[in-house]
Amino acid sequence: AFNGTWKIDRNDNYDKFMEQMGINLMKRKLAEHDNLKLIIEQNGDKFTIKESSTFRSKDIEFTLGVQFDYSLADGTELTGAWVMEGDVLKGTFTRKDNGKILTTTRALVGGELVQSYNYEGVDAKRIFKKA
Ligand code: MYR
Repeated sequence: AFNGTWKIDRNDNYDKFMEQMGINLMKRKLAEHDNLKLIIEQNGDKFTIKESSTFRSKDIEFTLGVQFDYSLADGTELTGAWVMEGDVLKGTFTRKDNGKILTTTRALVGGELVQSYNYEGVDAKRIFKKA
């Protein structure tokens, strides 16, 4: 159900979230308009995601319930895993630099892909439309 090409349409509170993550104003301004595109392919428990944005292109592979490493465009390293709960993907990731937890979900809502983020009390959403 998550399969397909998803293009960022809008953000909700993403600037505040990035600020909480410690990202400076200039990078936040660029990240707010990063043209993020995700090509998601699920085969059973395995996901392949091709991520592309104005910052970079990156291929990610993970298996549900299995820990993997992921780095943000600014080099911040995370480790964690996605699990499926009902129709919702739930991710729990730990920052390697400070041990703090970032949680995220992906859900299909009215034909859109809604990704939510939480870090240290601040919530944000990024909403994607199918290309
Ligand atoms: C993936 O499934 O796309 C790879 C793993 C994603 C891990 C969580 C990503 C959090 C991204 C937060 C953006 C933060 C910008 C400050």
